[in-house]
Amino acid sequence: MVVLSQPIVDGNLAHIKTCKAAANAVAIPVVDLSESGAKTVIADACRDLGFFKVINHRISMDFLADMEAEAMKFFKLAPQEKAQFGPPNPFGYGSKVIGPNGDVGWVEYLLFSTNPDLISRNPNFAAPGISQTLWEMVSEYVSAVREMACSVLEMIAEELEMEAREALSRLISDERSDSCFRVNHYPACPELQALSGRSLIGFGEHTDPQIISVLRSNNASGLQICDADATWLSVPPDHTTFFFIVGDSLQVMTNGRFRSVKHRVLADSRKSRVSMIYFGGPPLTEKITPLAGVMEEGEESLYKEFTWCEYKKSAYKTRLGDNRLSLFEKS
Ligand code: GA4
Repeated sequence: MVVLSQPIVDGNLAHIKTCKAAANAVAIPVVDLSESGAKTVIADACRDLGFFKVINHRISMDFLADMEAEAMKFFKLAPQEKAQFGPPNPFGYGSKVIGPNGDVGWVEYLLFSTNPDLISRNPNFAAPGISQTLWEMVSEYVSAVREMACSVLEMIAEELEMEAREALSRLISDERSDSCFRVNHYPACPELQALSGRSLIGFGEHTDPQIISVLRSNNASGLQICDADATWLSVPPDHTTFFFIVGDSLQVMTNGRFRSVKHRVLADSRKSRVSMIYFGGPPLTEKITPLAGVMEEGEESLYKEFTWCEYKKSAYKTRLGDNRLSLFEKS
């Protein structure tokens, strides 16, 4: 990825990185939640790519479309109105700036804590402006997606023969679970056509620090994942499905058997993209360490011991694209 030395087109796009546009489209492993073999497909996909998509999830398409429309009502507000809900600390409304350390992208977003009392934990959102309907939808969406993520984590625990089926799912169903939820809006960027063959970064490459992330988007392309050979692959959009992303914590809990997958989003010149991501994280005090049952006899952990709180603190000192886990690898 290269930073253009000259501002591109106008001040709006200055400072945002570009990258080569080309990436191979790839067939993403498909998990049919209604099939008995689902757990094997999930575990294989987590080892190979750290990424798969789920069909037959039983979440209503109408609800998803309504929620997307409600979120878009917010993003269509005037910039000064949206700014009342920012800057993100880390929760709240953000525009272009991602995290506290200088990362920027062609994106605006809402970041929520999903802890039971949504409003008190999101002080930026306490002012009127985010509709009651959106609040209720976020709450309903997060419950439904968390339930789906729990079933997937239970299938993983069974497939890896962990001693308890709930060994992973209990971490995100716990009421102290430190999970969050993000709605990203990548506006279409017509100026992009002047970039002749290069793409504008919407959300820069990174891995997710949590256990598992569940992403749903409209039918706009832009999401790319990086495979084990460091090749960027374009993920064909599918608004009817949910994409699952293995996070750093699950990589550690499986002692490196599952891959925390690097991913990024590129902006498009014509179509705007809306995505919603649930990041399933453990309680702050939870030790992130390889789980018994996963390890072979005599196998040692590849990582130093740390709690989720320590990992999160360290993550917030990094830049988006940094390898956050390398700080916790045993030398
Ligand atoms: C990446 C995954 C989630 O979007 C997120 C991001 C967080 C933020 O936007 O506040 C971080 C990023 C994410 C990892 C490194 C730090 C923290 C921005 C950043 C530069 C909400 C998360 O949990 O970690």
